[in-house]
Amino acid sequence: MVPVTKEYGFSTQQIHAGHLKNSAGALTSPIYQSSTFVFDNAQQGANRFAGEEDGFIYTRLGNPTEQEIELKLAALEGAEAALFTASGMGAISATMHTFLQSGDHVISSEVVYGCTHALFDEGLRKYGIDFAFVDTTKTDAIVKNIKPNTKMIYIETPANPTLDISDIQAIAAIAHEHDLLFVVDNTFCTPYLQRPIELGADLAVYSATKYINGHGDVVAGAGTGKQDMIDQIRMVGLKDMTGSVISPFDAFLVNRGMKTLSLRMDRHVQNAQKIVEFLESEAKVQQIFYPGNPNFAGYAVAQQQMSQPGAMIAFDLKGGRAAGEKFINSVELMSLAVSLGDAETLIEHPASMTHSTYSEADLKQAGISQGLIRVSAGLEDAADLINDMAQAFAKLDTVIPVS
Ligand code: 3LM
Repeated sequence: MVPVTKEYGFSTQQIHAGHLKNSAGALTSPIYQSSTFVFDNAQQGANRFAGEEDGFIYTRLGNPTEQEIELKLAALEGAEAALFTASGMGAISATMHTFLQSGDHVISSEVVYGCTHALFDEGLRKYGIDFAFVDTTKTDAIVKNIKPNTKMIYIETPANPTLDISDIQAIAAIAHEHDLLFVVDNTFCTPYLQRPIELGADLAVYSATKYINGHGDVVAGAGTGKQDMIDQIRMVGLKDMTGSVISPFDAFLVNRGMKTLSLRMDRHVQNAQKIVEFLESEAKVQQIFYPGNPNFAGYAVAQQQMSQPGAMIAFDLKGGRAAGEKFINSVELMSLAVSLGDAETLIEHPASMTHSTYSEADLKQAGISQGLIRVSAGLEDAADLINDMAQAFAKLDTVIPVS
């Protein structure tokens, strides 16, 4: 393996960290498209199963193509270890299944990705795990909800889709004072913009489908943290409980994607900032949700814990849902699609799409309005994106405002 140390910068590490030498000397690592690995003899097989000897056994337990991206992500995060899964939901499920049991209580951000909310509120409740969904941007709301059986604090920051910012360092202090596991979904940032582990979280989880892979051609997930916790997730939540293993081919694509993470993120953020500037000048916009806006509620904390404000934007139009629908039907260059972090700019309607798992009451509590539109700024020329939005705004003139 190329010796990559902390002295190398992020962009050097995203290319070189984790690279494993191969017998042919190929610069680009081969795809180990193999489900199983051959032992030299019975003793070696037994030793590997007993954890007394390093080496691969079976791809659900680990694979060299997967190992390479795990070493890379751990290096980028400044974490001891990482693991990849078949999806972001796979990483979150494997984490919850590993550390929680019936009778436990979890405090979660009230604004989280829709399927995360469904996993917690419907899926895990079936197994006797209780959840309090609270506004984690307010640390006193967290403290108030701690019970004797609370085991974990789970947050998304920035949260999907309202971009709510929760203070990672402050929550880490609360979690550790009360001996609670602290998990942060860092999907919207990646380690290039925010490092939850360095800020005190125990685990960071990711939908690697998004910026980490970055090309819209893979569904994958990841987790980072201390070696013993990642080992537990691998051997319990991943191997035995969810089986949510990433395929070697997808791991290869993620490796290719990660080599340009910093370049892509810089451009995503630049484009987002230009889009936000444009939205600010547009009279039909009611409210903009963007962590880089000085008048955004989470601005100060975002400045403190994120190196850049990210490339996810949400906004409400003055005409509410009717205007929003007309707007997303009118864009021509932007793609009307869920997901985020792709080269293409994506636009969607959270209440009816990514967060349709929320009940009306939960949407209200979380502040996800019917008129909210979410944009994932892509890598196109900003001027083209702005022109596209301008022509879509022009078409709104024909909308009759809802009373
Ligand atoms: C979306 N989000 O469009 P996968 N954590 C966060 C996420 O945003 C997501 C996951 C976890 C979207 C997916 S909606 C049907 C498409 C913050 C996914 C889950 O399992 O890799 O999709 O990650 O907001």
